[in-house]
Parts: sequence; structure tokens; C-alpha cells
Amino acid sequence: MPLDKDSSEQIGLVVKTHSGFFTVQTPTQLITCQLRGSLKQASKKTELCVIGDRVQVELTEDSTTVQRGVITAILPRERVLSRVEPSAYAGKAGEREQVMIANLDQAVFVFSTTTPTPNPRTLDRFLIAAEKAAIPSIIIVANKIDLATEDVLEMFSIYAQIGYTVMYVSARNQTGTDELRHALTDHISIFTGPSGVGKSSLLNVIQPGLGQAVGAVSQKLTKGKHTTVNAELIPLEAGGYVADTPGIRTLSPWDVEPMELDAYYPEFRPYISACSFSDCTHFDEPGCAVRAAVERGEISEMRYDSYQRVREQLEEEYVY
Ligand SMILES: Nc1nc2c(ncn2[C@@H]2O[C@H](COP(=O)(O)OP(=O)(O)OP(=O)(O)O)[C@@H](O)[C@H]2O)c(=O)[nH]1
Ligand SMILES: [Mg+2]
Ligand SMILES: [Zn+2]
Repeated sequence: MPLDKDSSEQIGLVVKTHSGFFTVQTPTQLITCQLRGSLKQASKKTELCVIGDRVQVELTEDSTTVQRGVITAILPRERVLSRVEPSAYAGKAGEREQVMIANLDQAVFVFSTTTPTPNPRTLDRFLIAAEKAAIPSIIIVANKIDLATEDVLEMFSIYAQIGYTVMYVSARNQTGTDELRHALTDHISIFTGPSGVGKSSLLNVIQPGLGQAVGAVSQKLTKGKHTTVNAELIPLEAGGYVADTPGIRTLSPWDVEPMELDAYYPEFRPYISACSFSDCTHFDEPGCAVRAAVERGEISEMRYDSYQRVREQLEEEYVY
């Protein structure tokens, strides 16, 4: 009996990408796929297909070991988390969007209390990208709590005061890891943050037996060597998926205009409409309610300072 062509078409989830190949999870199997040529030509974007994409797959050859297929269509995305592709063009005309993951509903930004020392301005850039993308759930993870000092805890507490969920955990001591596992269950989350903060270590605790490679921080910092090389969506035993990703040094949020930046600092929002000028930059205009809130201690100086720096950078790069 001839094979019905339609029976070889399946819908699946892209769980891994590696130099032109895509691993697709269908309800019944894992398929190693390439993109149909016409799809590649249709778009000049760098990443046409990323982890989290739901795709239509046509099975090709059937061997006993590997099931292969061709991705014939990428279904519309609900949302994406993007950044400016780190390249020679970043900050210039010709810069490109790098989609880190599609269809996520939770972003988990993992930082460590020390080694490497957390940089709040780096964290703010992650948060801006997540606010811009309207990710329904954002979690800040402060890992290596076993090594924490008072001042670094104070820095993380500023984010809790703003209203972000901050989870204090230790992969080494397994502190807070049950809560983190619970928070991941039934979501599609990205685990991202700088290299060496312990993303893979945490996932190994959350799901024993996972065997994600873990590397020493000294190697990463001196040799710029990331232990995790490819982003990968990991199915959780309790339900849902989490993406382990290679550490990133900095994240420039994609497609944020200077004028809209204040909206991505949630604690500014209640004050913005009270500024005397509707297009207030909150730098030095008279009657600025945001600056007044900073002076009264209702907005943290650290966050206001970060806002100013990011805004200055956006103004430099923005073409009016
Ligand atoms: N003290 C302490 N060390 C930790 C903890 N979690 C991870 N580490 C160590 O931090 C180092 C980096 O851990 P990884 O899990 O490889 O970090 P990563 O964020 O996945 O790094 P990349 O894959 O390079 O992005 C390893 O030496 C871990 O043993 C923790 O809770 N406490
Ligand atoms: Mg890793
Ligand atoms: Zn203002």
C-alpha cells in the first residue's frame, strides 16, 4: 500500500539547534531535521528557526536508529525573547535580531552572589528585554547563596521590592532548589544569565540524571570558555520545558526605542504620568515625578542610574 503523504507530516517542538540541524520533539518521537531550502530563501533573518518553535515536519528516511525529517513550516510564534545579535554591527545600521527562544512563558535570569560578581546593570538589560517581550512570568535567581555577603543580598532585595520574584538558591547545598523546580513545572522557561553562575549546575539538581556539563569559573573567565555551547530545551519530569543556554556576557535588548524605555522599569510606571512634560526623559526636566521619587527614596538610585545609562546608549544608537 502506498504511503499516504499526509501521514508523514507531523507537528513538533524544536528542542535543540546545532549548526543547521534541528532536533524536533513530536508527540511520539525525536526527529533530526533540516530546514526545507525554500524556507531558508524566504527569510534573510539569521535565525529562522529557534528552540521553542512549533514546526511542521515531513519525515524523510526511516532508519532504525535516527528518524530524519525536513521542516516544512514554522508555525506563528506567540512571543520571543530577543537581543541584538552580538556582532560587528551591534549598535550600528545593519545590526540584527537574535531570537533566543520562541513561545516561552517564563524567563529565569540566573545570577550568582559571587564568582562571577553580579552586575545589576547586566541584570537590568535582561529585565528590559523580558518587559519588552511581555513575558508573563519573570524570575530572578540568586545562586551560590552559600557564598553570599550582606551587600550582595541587599542588591538583590532591591528587585524584590520592585515586585520581581527573587529566589535565593544554592546548587551546591540544594537550598531553594525544590521551590525553583516547582516554579519551572508546566512552564516553557529560559534559563539565562552570565557564564559561570551555575545554570547547568542548578538544572542538574532540579532534575537528577540530566548530566548537563558543568565547568570551573576560572576557565570560563580567563579563556572565555562557556561550558554550555548550544541552547537546548529540556523536558522536565514534572511537566514543562526549561532551556539551558550558554552564558552571555551582555544583552542589548532588541528594538527598544529611547522613548519607551521608562515603561520597562515597572517601578517608574506609577510616576510617569505625573511628570510635567508628557515626553519627559526623567533626566533634568522641571517637575519630573520620577526624579522626585528617587529623591524621596521610593525609586532606588541604582535603578535610576541604570535607566540613565541605558537611555543614553539607546539615544546614541537611535536613528530619528
Ligand atoms: N559555591 C557554589 N558553587 C556553585 C554553585 N552552583 C554552581 N557552582 C559552581 O560554579 C561553576 C559554574 O557552574 P556551571 O553550572 O557550569 O555554570 P553555567 O552558568 O552553566 O555556565 P555556562 O554554561 O558557561 O554558561 C562550577 O564550578 C560549579 O560547581 C553554588 O550554588 N555554590
Ligand atoms: Mg552551563
Ligand atoms: Zn520625568
